[in-house]
Amino acid sequence: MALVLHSGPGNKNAFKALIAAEYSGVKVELTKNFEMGVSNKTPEFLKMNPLGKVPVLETPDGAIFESNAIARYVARLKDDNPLFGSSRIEQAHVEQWMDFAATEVDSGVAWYLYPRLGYIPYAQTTEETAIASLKRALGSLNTHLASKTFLVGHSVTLADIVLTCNLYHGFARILTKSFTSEFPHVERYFWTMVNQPNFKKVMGDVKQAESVPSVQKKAAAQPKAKDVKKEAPKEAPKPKVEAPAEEEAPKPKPKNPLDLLPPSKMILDDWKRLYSNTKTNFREVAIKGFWDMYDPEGYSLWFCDYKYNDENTVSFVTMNKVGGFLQRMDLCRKYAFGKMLVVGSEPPFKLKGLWLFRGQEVPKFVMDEVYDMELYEWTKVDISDEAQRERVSAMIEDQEPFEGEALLDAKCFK
Ligand SMILES: N[C@@H](CCC(=O)N[C@@H](CS)C(=O)NCC(=O)O)C(=O)O
Repeated sequence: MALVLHSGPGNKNAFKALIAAEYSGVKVELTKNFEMGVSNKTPEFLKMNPLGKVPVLETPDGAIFESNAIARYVARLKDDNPLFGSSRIEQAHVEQWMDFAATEVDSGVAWYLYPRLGYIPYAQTTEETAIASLKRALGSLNTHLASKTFLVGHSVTLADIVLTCNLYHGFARILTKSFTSEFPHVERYFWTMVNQPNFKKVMGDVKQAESVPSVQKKAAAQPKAKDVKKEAPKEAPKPKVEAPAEEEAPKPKPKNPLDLLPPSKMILDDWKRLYSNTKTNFREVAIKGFWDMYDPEGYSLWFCDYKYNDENTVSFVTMNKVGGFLQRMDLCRKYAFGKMLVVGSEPPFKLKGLWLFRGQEVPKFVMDEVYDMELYEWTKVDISDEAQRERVSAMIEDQEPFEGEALLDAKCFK
C-alpha cells in the first residue's frame, strides 16, 4: 500500500520524498484534492503536524513532518540504500550536504524570494544580506563541484535530492541566468540532476526564472479564513511545474520559426538513418552520402569549442558534461544532428563538436533554452574551404587520432 504524502503538487519540499521514493522503489502518493491553506489547517492535519505546514507523510506507524526527515524515512524503507552513501564518511558527508542545503541554500533563497513575493516585508538591506550569503554558499558549492558530478561519491544520494530541490526553488523562481552564471559548476550540476529520469518524473521540465520578481508594495497580510482559498499559499508559490488550473483555456502552441523556412531538399531523418545504418566503409558510404545530401541553403554546419577546457580534469565528469548537454539538446532533435568529441588521452580534455542545424543560424530557441550553448565558442563552417570540409568529415567519422590526439569519447546526437 502506498504511503500518503500531504502536500499540493509542485511543492519542492514534497519533491524530496517523491524523488527518494523513485530511487528506492517505495510507493508514495500525494493526497488527493489538497488545498493549501485549507487542508493543512484542519484538526486532523494539525494532529499530524501542529505547525500546519506541509509536507507530512502518513505512515502505518504515525505521521512525520519536516521534509528531510520524510525523505530519510522513505529511503530507509530500502535496505542498504545507496542514497545514504556507502561508507561512514560518505554517510556523514550526505548529512553534511543535507544540512548545508537547508541552512545555507534554502534560507538564502527564501530571504531573497519571499519579500519579493510579498510574504514578508521587503527591505533592501535584508535582500543584500540574503544575496551575499547565497552567493557565498553557491561559491563554495561551485568549488566542491568543479571536479564532481555528484555531491558525494559516484551516484545520486539523498544529499543531491535535497540540495537539488532547494536549488530548484531558487532557479525556477528568482535565480536568473545572470545570477547563476557566476557558478558554472553549480549550473551544470543542477541541470544534470533535474534531467535524471527519477527527478524528471517528479519535477517535470524545469525552466530557469527569466526575471527577478518585482518588489510587492506591501507584505501580504495574513489571509482571512473566508478568503483563504483565493489567496496564494504563504510559503508555497505556485511553481511552473504545477498543472494549469482547469478553467485555463489551452494556449495554441506557437510554430517553431524553423518550420516556416522554405522546404529543404535535405531530409534530416534520411541522413540520420544513413549514419546509423552504415557499419562498414563509413567514409565511402556515410560521409559521401552526407555531402551528397547536404543542402547549404536549408542547413548550416557549426564547429563548437568548449571555452573552459581547463576545467575538464576528470574524465568521467567531462563525459557526463557532454551527456547532459546532449540530453538538453533534445528540444531540437527535429532540427539538428551533432557530434561531440572528448579529445586527448590526458587531462585537461578538450571538448570539440560539430553541429548541423536547420537554417543559417544556431537556432535562437536553442541558444535561449540550453544553457550549455554559451559555454562553447560557435564558428560557422565555411564549406568552400577544403580543410574545414575535411574536419567536418573527420568529426562525423570519429576519426582517430583527431588533430593529432586520441579520442577519449565520441557522442552522437541524432
Ligand atoms: N522545514 C519544513 C518547511 C515546511 C514549510 O515551510 N512548508 C510550507 C510550504 S513549502 C508551508 O506549509 N507553509 C504553510 C504555512 O506556513 O502555514 C520542511 O522542510 O518540511
